Amino acid sequence: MKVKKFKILALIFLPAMLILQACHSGPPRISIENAKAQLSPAIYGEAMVFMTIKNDGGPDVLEAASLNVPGAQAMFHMMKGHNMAQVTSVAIPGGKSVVFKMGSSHIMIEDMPRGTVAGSPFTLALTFQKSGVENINLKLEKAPSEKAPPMNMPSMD
Ligand SMILES: [Cu+2]
Repeated sequence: MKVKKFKILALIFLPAMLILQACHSGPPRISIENAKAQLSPAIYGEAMVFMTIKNDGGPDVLEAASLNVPGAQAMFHMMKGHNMAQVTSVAIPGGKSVVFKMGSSHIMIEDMPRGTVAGSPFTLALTFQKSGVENINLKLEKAPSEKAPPMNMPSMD
């Protein structure tokens, strides 16, 4: 009698547990949405990249960003509470989205060569710990004309 009861419970709960685990553990399932690159309104040779990194699988870590523009480098500027901080990696939790957006966390591009103008195409390569490299083809957009809200970038000293 007791054994039978346990079996019935197991039949009900095991599939439910498997479904839950399938969502937030195991291999990550990363997809990139709404990616765009915008030239800095203030500083020559700088741009910010915004996107949503969607993860329908288990956790991953964004470990590096690079681009195919000579001399240019990409880094992560993340909001920590009310402050912007430069970080070396970004956790991508399982079953969640990480949003890089205007006025908040973003991917910062610096040291683009002279002559880099709106319309210039480039490829941003994001390296994930588990998912490997995702290449995103982007085109630089003009800096927003309206006054953007002030953003305090981390100091570089
Ligand atoms: Cu920045």
